[in-house]
Amino acid sequence: MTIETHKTFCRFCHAYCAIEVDVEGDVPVAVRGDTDDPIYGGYTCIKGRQLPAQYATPKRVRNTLKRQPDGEFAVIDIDDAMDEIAKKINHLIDQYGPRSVATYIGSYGYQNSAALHLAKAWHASVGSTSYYTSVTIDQPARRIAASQFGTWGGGTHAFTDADVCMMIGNNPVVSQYTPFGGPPPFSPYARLRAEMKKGMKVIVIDPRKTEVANRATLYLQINPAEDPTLLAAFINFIFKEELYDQTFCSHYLQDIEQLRQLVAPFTPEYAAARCDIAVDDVINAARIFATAKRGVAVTGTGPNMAPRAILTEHLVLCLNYICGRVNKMGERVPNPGLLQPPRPRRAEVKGAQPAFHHGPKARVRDLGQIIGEMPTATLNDEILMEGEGQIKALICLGGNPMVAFPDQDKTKRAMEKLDLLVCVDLYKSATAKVADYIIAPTLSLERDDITMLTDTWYDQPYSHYTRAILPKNDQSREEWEIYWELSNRSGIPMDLAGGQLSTERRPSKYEVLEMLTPGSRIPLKEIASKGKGAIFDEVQVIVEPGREDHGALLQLMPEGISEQLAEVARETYWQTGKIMDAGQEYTHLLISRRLKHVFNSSGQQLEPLQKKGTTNPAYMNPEDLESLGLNSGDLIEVQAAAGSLVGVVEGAKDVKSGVISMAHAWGDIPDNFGDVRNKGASTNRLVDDDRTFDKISGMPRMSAIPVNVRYVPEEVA
Ligand SMILES: Nc1nc2c(c(=O)[nH]1)N[C@H]1C(S)=C(S)[C@@H](COP(=O)(O)OP(=O)(O)OC[C@H]3O[C@@H](n4cnc5c(=O)[nH]c(N)nc54)[C@H](O)[C@@H]3O)O[C@H]1N2
Ligand SMILES: Nc1nc2c(c(=O)[nH]1)N[C@H]1C(S)=C(S)[C@@H](COP(=O)(O)OP(=O)(O)OC[C@H]3O[C@@H](n4cnc5c(=O)[nH]c(N)nc54)[C@H](O)[C@@H]3O)O[C@H]1N2
Ligand code: SF4
Ligand SMILES: [Mo]
Repeated sequence: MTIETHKTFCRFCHAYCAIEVDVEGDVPVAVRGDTDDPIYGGYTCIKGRQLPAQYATPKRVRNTLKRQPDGEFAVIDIDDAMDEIAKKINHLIDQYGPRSVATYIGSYGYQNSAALHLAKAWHASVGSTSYYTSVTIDQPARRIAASQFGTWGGGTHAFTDADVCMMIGNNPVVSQYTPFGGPPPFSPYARLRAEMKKGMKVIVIDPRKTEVANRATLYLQINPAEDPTLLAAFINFIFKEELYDQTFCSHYLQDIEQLRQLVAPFTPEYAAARCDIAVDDVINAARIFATAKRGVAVTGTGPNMAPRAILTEHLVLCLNYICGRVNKMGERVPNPGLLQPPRPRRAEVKGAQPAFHHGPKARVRDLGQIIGEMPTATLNDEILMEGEGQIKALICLGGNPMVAFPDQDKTKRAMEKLDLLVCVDLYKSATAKVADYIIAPTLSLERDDITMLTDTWYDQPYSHYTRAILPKNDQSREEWEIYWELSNRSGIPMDLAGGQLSTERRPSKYEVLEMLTPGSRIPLKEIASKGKGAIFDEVQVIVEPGREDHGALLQLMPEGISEQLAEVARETYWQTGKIMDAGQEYTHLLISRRLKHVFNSSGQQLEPLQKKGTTNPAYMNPEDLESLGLNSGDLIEVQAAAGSLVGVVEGAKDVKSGVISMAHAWGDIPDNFGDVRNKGASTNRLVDDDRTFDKISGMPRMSAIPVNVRYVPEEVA
């Protein structure tokens, strides 16, 4: 059989690398980076190259499965399944109100360019506010902090052309994830090398000497969760040495004096002692950052999973803005985004509009909607708690709550309590195993998509529309299509930016994407006509002068910030060396991380990737192993106030002493642990959601978790 080569982009993760796929008949046989692509230049990673294995694996769900009375799954035709699901959902809405039907969109909802929009549109169409995504257990703090700070109309500095990049608890070389000014999400090594060759200085702040830390100009091996201390010290030093952008500050920043006073106790010496790093490193980092002409400080999941994420994000904004890290009048905005209508970029402040404390309330912990969504850390309780507003049905789209949500035992109780759980999942995941229906998703190579999610992440005006390169399995559905199926069966239309979607005629993906991008800077048709990724050089956006009557200021002291920083200053545990939680003393802090060969729980199923490891090791410093009498490969119990797990310990010199570095989204449903060496263990067994949560985002402490460790003989585990 002949082999045909197609251009497309990889959707195993959100980096969307441009690839070429060799297809034999209808079967993908090889994936290569597309060396023609103007920005990706041929880059791929080990996960993307396994798309043929993902396509071929017998573990893949190829038909809709329905749970039978005996608990086993049986194949059901997709149309019959959707009839049953729609009937049940309509019935629940009639009986208990629209809020009883919820959606949770996990990471693979983001890999389909129409899923989020249609899910949201469907929820709006039926009046259900029970819309949840993984964003609210990821880095909601960044958007919450920005919403109460205000934004700069001209945008902030990009990685390209920056003279300094400070990375605080992110590891883009592994995660390919820095949409907010770090290295663009592709060939991160190459991009880092290229910029460093041009003179960029890179500062990395992380308790683990990560892949990116190994490349850094300056690396600070900070104690977990001490980011607010260190950032406050940077800001204090920059004020003291007058290294800030005084012109910008005097025109656009409010409350600079209050901030100056508040950070005054955070001297370099104090921060160094607390973070367990050298005083000179604190000073040098602050000086390098502030004296560079252009630059960015960016964060990742590390500090966002740790306590006080909003404070950390706020201090990062303060750091960037007091140093004037913005595109000023007359400067070019490197990429204004191509899929939205053009709008002027002005040298003025868009005032703060806190994205919380309005809209619907959760029924627990006095939490409410954030960034237009309900907080995912409350979803379990909304299912478990009886009464008006209780969630009875959940559509789980490309997510795996059983291993990703805080508090695994509670998640299991919640998933099992539902009257209806529909999982749209490629595999019988830990969550799908307890579902009533598992729907086979149309695979990435079988569908049209555009680089919607990353549209504004690129540092150039780039876009890529791909056609489906493989025929679709007629028993599968795209993630967005599930909502169209519901709309079709209820007759309630969905409103999209470009108009109302017909409930009668199934739209093509292209039509849906056109209705999501009306009036876009570059028409969808033009992007699609390229047949590959392209840079649209004609997009030249220059920052215009600010308007005379537009006097909004950036807010350095929004509500709650000064109290939180004062609370940090009062803490003394770092002096005593005692890690306390719920009245108990602990020896280590367990932090989160990502592994190169999997994407959260995805990829753990594929043999070629299993060769890189079938468990999520508990990485610890070899000195810690020695003092605990442990050897690499031993089983250990990791015990926290909220629960415990059994994991496989692994010595790793890059992990700071006193710290355990362990990836999330491994393991199985709690009843079915066993065999941790081949399944891993969920770190969310160590997390509870009602003690350590953030008062705005609801996110509990999911990193920097106090734990004890003990050896477990093989026969006990
Ligand atoms: N303790 C702790 N917990 C965490 C984190 C942490 O760092 N520490 N990180 C948090 C973060 S950042 C996130 S984003 C969440 C992740 O939370 P989730 O997104 O809920 O978890 P994933 O494991 O990514 O789930 C993805 C699911 O999609 C399925 N899938 C794969 N391909 C496809 C496809 O093409 N279509 C469909 N429909 N499904 C597909 C996979 O089989 C898998 O079941 O976890 C959070 N939880
Ligand atoms: N290969 C791969 N890529 C992925 C994923 C994956 O599972 N595998 N997951 C995807 C997802 S869902 C997301 S959200 C992104 C996340 O992307 P990143 O945020 O870049 O994720 P990590 O690689 O875990 O980097 C977080 C870093 O924070 C450090 N850290 C932990 N606690 C602290 C702390 O208290 N302070 C500081 N300063 N650092 C701390 C950890 O040691 C780790 O190096 O990655 C995505 N990309
Ligand atoms: S980084 Fe890897 S998994 Fe992500 S899009 Fe690129 S090739 Fe695919
Ligand atoms: Mo994430």
